[in-house]
Amino acid sequence: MHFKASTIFVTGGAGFIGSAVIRHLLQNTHARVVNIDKLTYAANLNSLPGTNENLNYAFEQQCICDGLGLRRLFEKYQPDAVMNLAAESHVDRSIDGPGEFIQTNIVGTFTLLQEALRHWRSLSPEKREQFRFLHISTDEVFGSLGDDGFFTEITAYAPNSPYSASKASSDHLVRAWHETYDLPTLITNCSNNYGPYHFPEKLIPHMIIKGLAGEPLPVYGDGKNIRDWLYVEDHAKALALVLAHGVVGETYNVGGRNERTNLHVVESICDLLDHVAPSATGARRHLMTFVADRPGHDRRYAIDASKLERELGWRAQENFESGIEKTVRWYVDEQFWWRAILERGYAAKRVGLNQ
Ligand code: TDX
Repeated sequence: MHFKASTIFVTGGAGFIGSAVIRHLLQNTHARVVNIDKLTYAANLNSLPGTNENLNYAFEQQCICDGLGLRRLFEKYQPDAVMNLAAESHVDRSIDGPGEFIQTNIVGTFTLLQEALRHWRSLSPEKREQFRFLHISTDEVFGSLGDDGFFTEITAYAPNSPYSASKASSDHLVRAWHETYDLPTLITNCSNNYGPYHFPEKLIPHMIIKGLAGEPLPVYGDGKNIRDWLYVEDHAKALALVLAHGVVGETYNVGGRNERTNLHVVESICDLLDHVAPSATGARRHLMTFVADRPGHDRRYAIDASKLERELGWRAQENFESGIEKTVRWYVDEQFWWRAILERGYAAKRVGLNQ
């Protein structure tokens, strides 16, 4: 995967997964990357160290709901591919304020598709053949699993939160733009990502930062909900692989085969913190506190990634134990990154109780 002489648009490139994709492309390929990001609360250009000096990188502050702004960028850069990672992503926030999710995730994807289609139609036949639009989505579109089974690429969609419903909607739009207009699209649906540069509203960074501060660790409900954890750098590699070798019109599930209960995740973080940054007040597990459950809380997610493994040769390199240790150490070592977010006013307060 060289992407030599290719220009790739990465929308949401200042976000958690988008920034991992950009770091991966710049470090491991010859792609020219244009980061298109609105810079919302969760965006952070500090997640892209060293890019200012990189001649293969450009940044454009741009909302994907603004068609004319996007058109200007398509004309300016003439991209060979678009990777759409711009999204509102936090389930709890979508419960209190679904409007932003409808706008960015649905209207934004629609607008980006329209401008990509306009650009694609202007290309030479050879360039059209090579062009790709890769839409990055989530396993939450499939709803919740019981004790058994896995989500595959043919599992029916059954989203339960405003967030997952907005992502499901955007997936359908992407599929339709391929079926109706022949735009060369692909879709990936991933399980829960974790790793460095994760905004602290999400379970893992939230617990690490609270644990370091000696504050209560809020476990929703009984803590027995299961998530399938995927190290973000493994995900970034999968996305580059799908972009280079995926079959147009197909969807690919990306998952780490690392199902863990939330209780197990939080206990692991407590134990690692006790080891890496011991506290004078004792073991962190005592900070775990059961709090009111999330409304509509999905019980279990688990991805069957065998299509991606079989057809494109992808394998996750990290398991949960290796990935969570790297992640905890990163948050302990790189406190400047997340302390700046707290100083900007992020309060780490509970949201999404539908009250
Ligand atoms: O403080 C908390 N306590 C807690 O028990 C938080 C923030 C979460 N939780 C629970 C809720 C979930 O069962 O932990 C689990 C993970 O929660 P989140 O980090 O909010 O992730 P989730 O709701 O599973 O969704 C994530 O994975 C799929 C991402 O946020 C989505 O963007 C992605 O699509």
